[in-house]
Amino acid sequence: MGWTANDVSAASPVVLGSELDFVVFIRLGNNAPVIFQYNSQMSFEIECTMAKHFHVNTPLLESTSMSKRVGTTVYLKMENSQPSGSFKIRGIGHLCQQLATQSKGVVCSSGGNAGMAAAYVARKMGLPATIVVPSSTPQLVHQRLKDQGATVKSVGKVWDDANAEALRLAETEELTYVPPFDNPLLWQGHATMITEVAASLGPSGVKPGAVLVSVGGGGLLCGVIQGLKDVGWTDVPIIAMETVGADCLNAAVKAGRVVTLDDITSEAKCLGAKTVCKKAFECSQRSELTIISELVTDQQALQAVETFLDEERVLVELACGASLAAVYSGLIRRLQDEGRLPTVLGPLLVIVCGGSSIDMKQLANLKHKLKT
Ligand code: PLV
Repeated sequence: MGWTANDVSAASPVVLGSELDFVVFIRLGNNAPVIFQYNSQMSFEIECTMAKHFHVNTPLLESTSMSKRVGTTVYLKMENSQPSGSFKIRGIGHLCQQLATQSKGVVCSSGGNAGMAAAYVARKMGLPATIVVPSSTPQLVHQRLKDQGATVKSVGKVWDDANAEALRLAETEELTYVPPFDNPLLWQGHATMITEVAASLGPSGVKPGAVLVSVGGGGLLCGVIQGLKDVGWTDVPIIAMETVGADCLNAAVKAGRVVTLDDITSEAKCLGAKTVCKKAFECSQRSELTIISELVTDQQALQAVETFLDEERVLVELACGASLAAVYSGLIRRLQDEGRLPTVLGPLLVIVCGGSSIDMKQLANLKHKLKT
């Protein structure tokens, strides 16, 4: 083709695909950029920075006001600052890189945030995305999904209904199905948040005393479990938070088997899976890791969202408020009093899972609905 090393080194690459097959724009002198499809057959090598993943390494912040409340250092893993607005991009980015590179497109069922991650990743991979949400997903999320270039379908009342439609579309339209929480590839992707925490805290010999997570279908929980195993922190207990009315893990723990809730009555719709994934339940039953399943009310979760906004200047959705409420409502103190957490507790790691189902108008709606 007559390209020289100098031409190539002058390239400004834009990566659109996977490691072995991607597109770069190469500018030669002042000429218009040439669009160039690279694959492993090419006879020369191009040095360019490849996007290894779609998520970012999020900040780990110390919260003085939360630390004061619980009497130990509180670290916030700020997953709200991911490009899609929540931790979901870690797992979904990883899953799409493994399963969707040759795909015609992806279809994802979601309460909102898994869909945001799938839409973002699909756009970066140059793939069409269809996101199936239940009718409870607010319009603001529909708009945010469309802004990511996705086609949005509203089907059924709760996520389980939307999921049945997504599975049907995957089959009939030959699309790659992106599950929101039940797949080992998702857990592997989510586990990276713990690896990052270990890289930040580990060198100073600091280990969390407990990790606080929200549970919907249990994907985040499985990812955190995997991450703790990866870094050798298996003695760190996990506090798994749900809201009353979106409590599929807590119901399963109480029943001693996986159960399906009749309905989702909580306003934390992104925690609204009727059945927890089998793996999350199984982990909660094993003695290898301590998982403490706890509930807060929607009112407590909302109060936590407001306090977090006031004190940390960050707006998150109700699903995330469920975890934050464990700090603000005094639950951590209660667990210590009950002897379920040590009295002298190491640093508390809070996964600030984030979420896009929130803006000032939605916050006002929730306040009105929940009369807080
Ligand atoms: N949300 C999923 C499942 O919804 C979704 O489709 O977006 N925090 C936030 C902000 C979330 O959006 C979710 C899940 C969770 C926590 C819980 O994660 P999970 O489902 O992996 O336990 C029905």
